Formats: sequence, C-alpha cells, structure tokens
Amino acid sequence: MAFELPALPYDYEALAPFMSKETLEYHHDKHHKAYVDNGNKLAAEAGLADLSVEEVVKKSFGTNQGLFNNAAQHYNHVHFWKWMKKDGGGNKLPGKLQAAIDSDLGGYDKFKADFIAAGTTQFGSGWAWLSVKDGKLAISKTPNGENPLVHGASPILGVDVWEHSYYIDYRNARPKYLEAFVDSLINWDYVLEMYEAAST
Ligand code: MN3
Repeated sequence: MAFELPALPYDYEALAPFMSKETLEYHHDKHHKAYVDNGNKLAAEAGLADLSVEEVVKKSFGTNQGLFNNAAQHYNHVHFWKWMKKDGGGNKLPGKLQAAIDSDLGGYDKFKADFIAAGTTQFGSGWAWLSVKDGKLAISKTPNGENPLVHGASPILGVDVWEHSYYIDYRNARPKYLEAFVDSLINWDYVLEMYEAAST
C-alpha cells in the first residue's frame, strides 16, 4: 500500500519550547514528506508497492539500500510523531510499563540514563530505541534509518538523533535535546500501546 504522510497528531506549536514550530515544519513537512515520496517511487520500481511499510522495511534491508533508507525512515517518523505529546515525558509511567522497566532495565533512572547515552553515543545520524526482544525490554541505537525491526525486535519508543531533529532548537547540544525529550515530550500512553501490541 502506498505510503502516506500522516498529519501531526498535535498542532505545530504544541511541543514548544522543547521542539519548536520551525523544527516540526521542516522535519514533518519536508524531511518526512521526502521519505514518503522517494519511498513510494522506489517501492513501485522494486515491485513492492502492495506491501505494508513493515514488510517493505524487512524485505529491502541489505538488498535495496535506497528503498530501505526511505521506507525505514517513513516507519520511524510515523511513530516518532506519536511518541511525543504536549506535557509529556517524566517518570509517571503506566503501571505495566513501569513494572517492565523495573524488571528488565533496572528502573526508570537507569532507563533514562541508558537511553540518553544510546542517543548521545550514536555517531552521526541515527536513532536510539526502546524495544521488545524475546519478551524483554532492551535499549539500542542504530545508524541512519535502520531500526529494531530488522534485528528481530519490536520498537516501542524511538528518538531521532539526526541533526534535523534538534539543530534549530538545541544547535549541537544533542544531550540537552535528549534530556528534554525524556523529561517533557514522551507520550507514555503510546509507548504502552506499542508495548502491549509487541507483547501479545
Ligand atoms: Mn527525522
């Protein structure tokens, strides 16, 4: 099925001052749109236009780099917008998620430190992730558009550490952006929704 650019689930000012209107306009309207347009063109050329985005991501990994880059980035951004909300973030998590973070990742404070470290130490463009693998939560990082789907895991939270995600608001201070994402932006209800889907 053709990829479509989803509307943001909030207005362009909603995430300020942690993520500005200007960042969202460029990031959603231009970067994400380019992944959708290029992904559709390359999926059609590869004869994969009828597949879901998840199937295109898995099929193109390691075999069609151009298509993979765009399809994976489309998948990543569809969820990235929903992984944030106004007045989000912080340590008030849904109970089920809190219990899993306690048992699998050593508690919220350790999760926060390790997630931020993953994003900070991803050299160049990429993502930091929280995913479910073999029934347990795990933190990881990937370069460029790569994501946990191609490593046998189900992503439930990801943060974009490409410069286009933070340079307007934070310049080169990637750790400051990651801290604001965790403290003030994460939509824990959507993380729980993906956790429950990945755990069934
Ligand atoms: Mn991006």
